[in-house]
Amino acid sequence: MLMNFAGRSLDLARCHVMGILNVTPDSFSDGGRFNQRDAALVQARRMVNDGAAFVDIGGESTRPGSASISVQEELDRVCPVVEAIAAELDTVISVDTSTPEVMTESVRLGASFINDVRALQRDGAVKAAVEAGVPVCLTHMKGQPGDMQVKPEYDNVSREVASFLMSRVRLVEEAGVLARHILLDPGFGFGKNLNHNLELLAGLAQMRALGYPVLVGVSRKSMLGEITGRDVSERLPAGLAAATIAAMKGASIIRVHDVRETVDAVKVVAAMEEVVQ
Ligand code: YH5
Repeated sequence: MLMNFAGRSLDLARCHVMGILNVTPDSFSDGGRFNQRDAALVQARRMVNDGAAFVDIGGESTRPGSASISVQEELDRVCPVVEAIAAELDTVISVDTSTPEVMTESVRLGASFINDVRALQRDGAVKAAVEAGVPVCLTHMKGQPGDMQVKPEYDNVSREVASFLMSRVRLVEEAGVLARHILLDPGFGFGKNLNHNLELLAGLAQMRALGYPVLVGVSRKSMLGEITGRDVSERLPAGLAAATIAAMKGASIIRVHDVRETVDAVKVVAAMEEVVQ
């Protein structure tokens, strides 16, 4: 099951690790555009060295309650980093954005994966993705980052998430996104309480059975804090357990902050699955 990322082919029958690279002002507190770009490049080098197949660059914080930023601000944060990484590193550059202008410009500068937590619902996003011609991840989110964690409710969370994602799949395929360029993501923490998140994790194999590779992002998220009682800085062991479960249930990409450790966890799952029983 090969997927082509602008010339780089990856077998999504195996599980790969995507490293998270935040380029929000609070992620590099000393500020300054050059500082930011260099700090991001240092972090990206380390992630690729640690075995990340993807580096996911995001300029807009989508954490619960976070404020939105202008298109120009997002372009100014993301583009220099995409350009610097594309010039130096052998990796698939993913851009974590919902903004059509950022999709278009990032792909022009060397990104080859669009990771949109709003599933291309912003005006112009479907067209930008079609014209970019690269793989896209469609993620489920109930509500908006500002209000999504205020009492989210579902009749059947797995069914509702699958039905939302498949309606987006139909729409984007109709518009010209290739079926072989689509990944799905249940959107852990995006308008879900702990029970919803756990049901989705338990049902991940059914999501995979929809016929599209699955991406999972649980790294450091509050569901891990709720389960363990740990602060965000102490959630790595819980994150590795969640990543292991996701890999065993057929996830193709695990999006994480801690690349080195997650690559090892995924290797254990892959080694077990290579044994012919
Ligand atoms: C995702 O799940 N998530 S940004 C709150 C946290 C920690 C981390 C401490 N982009 C996803 O990572 N893209 C984000 O609390 C994503 N899937 C995909 N495809 C949120 C994030 C985070 C939020």
